[in-house]
Amino acid sequence: MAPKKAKTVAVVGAGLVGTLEACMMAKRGYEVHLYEYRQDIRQMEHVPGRSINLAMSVRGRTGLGAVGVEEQIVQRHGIAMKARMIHSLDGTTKSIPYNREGKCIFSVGRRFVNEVLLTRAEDFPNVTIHFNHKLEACDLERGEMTFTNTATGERVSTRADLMIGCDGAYSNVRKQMLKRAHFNYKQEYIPHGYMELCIPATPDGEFAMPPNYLHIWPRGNYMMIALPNQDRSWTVTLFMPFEIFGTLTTPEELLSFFQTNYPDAIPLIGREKLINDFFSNKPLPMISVKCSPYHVGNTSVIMGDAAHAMVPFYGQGMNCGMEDCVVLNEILDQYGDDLTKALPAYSKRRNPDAEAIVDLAMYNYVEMRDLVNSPFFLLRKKLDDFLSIILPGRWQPLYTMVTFSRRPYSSCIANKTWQDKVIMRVSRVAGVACVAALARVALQAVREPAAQQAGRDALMWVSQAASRAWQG
Ligand code: FAD
Ligand code: EGU
Repeated sequence: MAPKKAKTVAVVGAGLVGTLEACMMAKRGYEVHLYEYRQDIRQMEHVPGRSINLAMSVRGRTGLGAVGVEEQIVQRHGIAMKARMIHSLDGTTKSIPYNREGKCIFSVGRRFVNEVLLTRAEDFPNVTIHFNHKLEACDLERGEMTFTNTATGERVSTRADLMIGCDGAYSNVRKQMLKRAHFNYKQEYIPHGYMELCIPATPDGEFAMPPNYLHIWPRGNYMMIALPNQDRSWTVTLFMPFEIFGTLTTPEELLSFFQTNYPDAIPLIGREKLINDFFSNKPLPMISVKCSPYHVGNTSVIMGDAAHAMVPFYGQGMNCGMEDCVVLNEILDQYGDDLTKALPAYSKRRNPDAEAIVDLAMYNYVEMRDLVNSPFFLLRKKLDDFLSIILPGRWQPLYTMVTFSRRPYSSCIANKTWQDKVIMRVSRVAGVACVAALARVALQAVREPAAQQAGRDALMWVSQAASRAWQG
């Protein structure tokens, strides 16, 4: 018996993932209704909310390509970032390329991507977009939903064969899942907040810093990062603990903080503008969410941030959410749109990978906070870079697998674990060889009476170093 094909799909949330998912399901022939809390952003002068631009890499591009808007968004609008540019405290900069084969990531405007996807969705005769519709409640098993029309205040009830929750990190659809047995959920707020500032274009309309880079000001517990915009301005995101944000209450305190930590950024942003923007903004929180499963029966599923919100320290939130759409599409192909089989298969396949990138992003947050100054960590990084040069293709740094391949995230971690083991083993062998060589030198010194003390010191030093290397 051929599986019954669902006819109607309700996508809740017309953000970056919901709009793409609506296009994907329309392409499969479903009757799609897309519901969005906000009004149509294409008609708004100013769109409030977070992160003006984002780093787009291959996973996101694959999703865009599947609905035919990759070239419009990435090639025509995106700004290539070929390398990071690191700003030191003394104002010097150094650039570290992303890839020796010239692969790069792209800075894209959130609003632009969202608008292109909305317009693409509208191109399908089988998509209807309902703006000003806020999901208030839903029955996950029946596919019934109640919305408030925020323009008229009226309540709207509706149902669909399949309900797809793409309603972001504070998802209401997920909230309904939380009430059910066997639904696992874990969330974590980090102590850091973020605030977006702006480096305007120069008076003659140029970029104030070299474009085609992701600029980073790493400062241990604080960090600033800047991505280029189409209009030649930069969006600068300042990351630091809420506690520190709280201590900057006057223009003097703010300027002295910047003078101490980001002196080269003051003239770029401009004193007045820095003070103005900082005090008219509030630092925003960052949340990390893991849950499972992503589906209920054959009627509901959550995707994007609703299923796996992550801290932004890998530039993968949107990329992962768009890859969700690609993965569900593959699974629907595989099961001939039989949702009873496809939805559980999607949860099972996607959960380990989504949790892997949620972990990686959190690990990166901890790493940049605590490890950037650790000599052992830096040595490990150097060795990693060296191996990727002498073993091209066969030894890829973790960020390369995550950013420039579609290797499942969990497999990126597994590969990294294997690499760590190899590095540990190699360094032990190297350690033992060093001990042997130095011991020989020391013994020779012992035979010469004049060098006896130096020989004993050397032996002592070598044995201590060896035991440290062995332990970890
Ligand atoms: P959202 O974009 O949040 O969309 C959810 C939509 O649902 C919204 O339109 C909302 O209005 C709507 N909605 C919510 N509730 C309801 C309701 N009850 N009823 C109806 N509609 C509702 N990712 C990257 O890949 N690269 C980056 O460089 C990057 N940088 C980031 C920097 C920062 C500071 C932050 C915070 C995030 C960053 N991300 C990045 C992550 C990225 O922003 C998210 O992963 C992405 O926006 C998720 O898309 P989404 O569609 O799942 O959710
Ligand atoms: C954070 C906030 C640099 C946009 C991780 C790199 C990010 C982005 C990095 C934000 C970093 C950190 C990587 C990319 C990217 C780096 C990456 C982080 C985009 C390991 C708008 N991160 N981000 N790693 O390699 O793989 O350049 O807000 F500072 S893109 Cl924290 Cl590749």
